[in-house]
Amino acid sequence: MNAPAPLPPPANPKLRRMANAIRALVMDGVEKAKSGHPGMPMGMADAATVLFTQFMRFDPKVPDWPDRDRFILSAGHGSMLLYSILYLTGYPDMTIEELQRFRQLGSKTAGHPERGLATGIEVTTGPLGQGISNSVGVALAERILAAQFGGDVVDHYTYVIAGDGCLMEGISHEALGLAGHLKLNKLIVLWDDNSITIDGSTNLSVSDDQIARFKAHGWATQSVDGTNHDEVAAAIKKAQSSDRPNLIACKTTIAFGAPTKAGTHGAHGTPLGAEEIKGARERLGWDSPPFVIPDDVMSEWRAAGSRGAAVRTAWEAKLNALGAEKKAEFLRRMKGGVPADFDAQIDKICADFRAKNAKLATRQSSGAVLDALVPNVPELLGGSADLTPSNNTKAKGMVDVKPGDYSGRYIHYGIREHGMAAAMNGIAAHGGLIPYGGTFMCFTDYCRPTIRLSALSDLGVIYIMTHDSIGLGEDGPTHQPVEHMAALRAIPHLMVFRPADSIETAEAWSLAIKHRDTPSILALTRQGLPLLRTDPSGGNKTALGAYVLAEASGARQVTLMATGSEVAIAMEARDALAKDGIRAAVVSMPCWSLFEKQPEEYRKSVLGTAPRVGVEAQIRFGWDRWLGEKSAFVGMHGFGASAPIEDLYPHFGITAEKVAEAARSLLS
Ligand SMILES: Cc1ncc(C[n+]2csc(CCOP(=O)(O)OP(=O)(O)O)c2C)c(N)n1
Repeated sequence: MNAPAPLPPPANPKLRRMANAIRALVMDGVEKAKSGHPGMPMGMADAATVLFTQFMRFDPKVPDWPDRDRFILSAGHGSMLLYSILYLTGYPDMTIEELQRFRQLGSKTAGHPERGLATGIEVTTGPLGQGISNSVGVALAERILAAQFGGDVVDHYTYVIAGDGCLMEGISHEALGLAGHLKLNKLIVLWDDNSITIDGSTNLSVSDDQIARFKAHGWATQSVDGTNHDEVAAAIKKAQSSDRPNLIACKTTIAFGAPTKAGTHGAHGTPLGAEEIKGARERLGWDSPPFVIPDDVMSEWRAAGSRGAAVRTAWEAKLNALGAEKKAEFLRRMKGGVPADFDAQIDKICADFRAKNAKLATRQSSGAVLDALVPNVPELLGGSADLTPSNNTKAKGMVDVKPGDYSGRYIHYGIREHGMAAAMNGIAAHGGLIPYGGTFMCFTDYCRPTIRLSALSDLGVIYIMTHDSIGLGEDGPTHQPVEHMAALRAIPHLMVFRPADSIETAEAWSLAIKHRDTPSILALTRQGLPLLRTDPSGGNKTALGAYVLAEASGARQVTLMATGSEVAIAMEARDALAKDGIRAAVVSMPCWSLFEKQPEEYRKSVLGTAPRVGVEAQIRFGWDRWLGEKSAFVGMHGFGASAPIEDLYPHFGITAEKVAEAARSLLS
């Protein structure tokens, strides 16, 4: 085989050598782990070096400095790029030992960047398309907080590295459209335009004109040689003063420097191997042993890492200039604590519901909760994927966020459920705001991958999912969730609430807002429901996950367990059974995962030992966890149907009579 052509001389030899430090660490880390993706980081090392040494404002010593620039590695498979840079710039928790433990159990250097494992990882990436879509929320949060606290204390950029895969994913369409519409001009995306994916050349599967596409979405675009430091620097500089979000297409070669694998899909996701690494070291002029960075290069990198300290200190002076009260509020918001009188506000909302004692759909109750909370909890940032009047997500007086005007607190996400959810993850990850957003419960499927990431990365996003069962009626089975409660309950670390009345709705809101590290789903009805929790004693019972709403009068013979709209049906069944002298208790179960966390004693006392009937207008999947041997389930057994609600519940046999019948048959 012919010897590979020598590499062309670099635009900036010093920056090339710094970039080669990344390349060496990437090759060595992947090789040692015998697993990982060396290609992308080696291709983008020059552009990333320019970004981190000349533009990014960050301080490794204070990694959570609120006004830091945000960096999102949307091409999360290239995680070693980020880990190497965090090490080189001096993040104390990213040691050389961590790089040597790449992809090992318990390391900070997981296969893909995981938020919370190491400082400097802003969002969890790996599922392609998510990072770039999160970045829209991050950049939007920056603009909104700047409008609220002033451009002196909130003034940072959001930078992204995304690959071909991120741009091919459908979610990117929603994200790009939203960013372009909102004119998020401080968002700067570097596209690793290397024309390679796993299967081979991008020619195999895509002919999109990405530049034209981004332009059509209202973005500013530039194209550069991604290995030319001067071109990359000039493009970023220009992008910084753009009036639109920015794409910088960086033409690169995957596994730049590798003698035989550069430019091939063979370098995407497998270790290069000892021979290839040796050849790459020679071509790159890198003669240090594995994991060793020469002093001169290290000191350049550490100098780049220290650059931000002065900017941060200057920023602290600006924060002080806000005055004590506003400063404290800013810090409270960034830390994520609720306002001091929050519990009192919830108590008042519940007292009002009880005083009115109205029949309300839980989506209406949720709207009323928001009317009361939004003026007092300034971090709430609402929105809906074009179902605002149905989701009741826009509180009275809420002003729209508009292109170029970020003083509002309500976002019309458009018909972009997945993009909305990903933006909300970004907003939550940015800090300072609590995003909530609505759509129909059935369309949780349209944003499920992102809900999963909210949970995986501890982001307290609040999903308002209305029209939660056949109770929505005429729209029919395409819109009627039946398996969705089960599917959502299956996601770990996600609180799925299905409140039974106004009080449980307010309680669920309280919990969702207070749990800043856990996402919540509020599954809400279209149809009106009676107020069941008339007794104000006992505190927030939804926090228990399940509780006895109505005890049997005398020793329990049967326990009726229900959620949401079916709790009222269970209560009716209890009355019917009482007429026959059967003593039934009703257990409301608004949040299974919270109930699972209660002490065994408590759970036993709620569940009792009597036979059980589960009632939920969903499929049975999951219910056997609670039902026990002598039990029955009244719910859905397949898809719903298009008809008025009055016809649907009897048609599917979800009625008080059927519940009472099921209870009687257990006792006979
Ligand atoms: C949603 C999703 N689908 C599939 C994958 C698996 N995957 C990881 S990287 C990759 C190819 C990405 O190509 P590109 O963005 O061009 O990265 P490069 O080959 O340049 O490293 C695929 C399909 C994934 N991580 N996420």
